[in-house]
Amino acid sequence: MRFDVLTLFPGILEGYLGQSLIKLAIERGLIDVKLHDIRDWAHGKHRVVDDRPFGGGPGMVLKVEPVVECVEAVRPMADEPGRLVMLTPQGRKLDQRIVEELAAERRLLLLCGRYEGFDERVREILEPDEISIGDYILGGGEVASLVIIDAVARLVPGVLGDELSNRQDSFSGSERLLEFAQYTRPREYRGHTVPEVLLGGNHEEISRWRDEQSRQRTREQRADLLREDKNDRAQ
Ligand code: JCZ
Repeated sequence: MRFDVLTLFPGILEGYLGQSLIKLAIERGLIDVKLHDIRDWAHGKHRVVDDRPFGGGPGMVLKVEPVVECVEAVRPMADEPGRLVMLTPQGRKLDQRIVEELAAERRLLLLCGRYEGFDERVREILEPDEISIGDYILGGGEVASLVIIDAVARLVPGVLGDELSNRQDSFSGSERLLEFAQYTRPREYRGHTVPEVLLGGNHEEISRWRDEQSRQRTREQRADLLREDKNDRAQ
């Protein structure tokens, strides 16, 4: 799986990509992440990438030319044209179903904005798939693109050490239940003990206990997950 990230701040991504699971996946050749600085496609001596909005108003808008020309330059850098994803608060709200959909691609181009957002003609010309990571406002698309890379990469075969740990996580597949409570040593800490059932070794009993835990937690904390096709907890 190849990711191309188009951003004005590649440094924001570098640190994260150089750590832990993602770093290992890159080293193993399971995923490839290429960073592209949109400013490299800015015009003029001063390489200006933002400008004031027509019609007035606060803040600046990301100019159309550097964005369109950056995408057009990056596309031919691999065999596969890939799917262009633009991270904005206006997009389809990300959930595990969409993560699975993105993981089925061989290449993703992740377009990150800054300032007050993109010139509308970016959408008209490039027709990107617009995705939001949630209903809150970030300073730019970079953190959102990391969320996509992180969530998609762990679905790429071989990225997780234990393939089973994937299926059992919350929201994967059709079982929309929260994870059950987990414990490790010590058996007692500051008077808080591990439930007796987990220490007994009766695997059928443990399975039933965990399932009941999951259902109880989901009922108490995320009842919206028990209702169908709704990706919003506010109800
Ligand atoms: C550019 N502000 C790009 C995306 N889900 C979500 N929240 N906020 C964003 C986002 C905010 C931005 C830009 C300027 C994405």
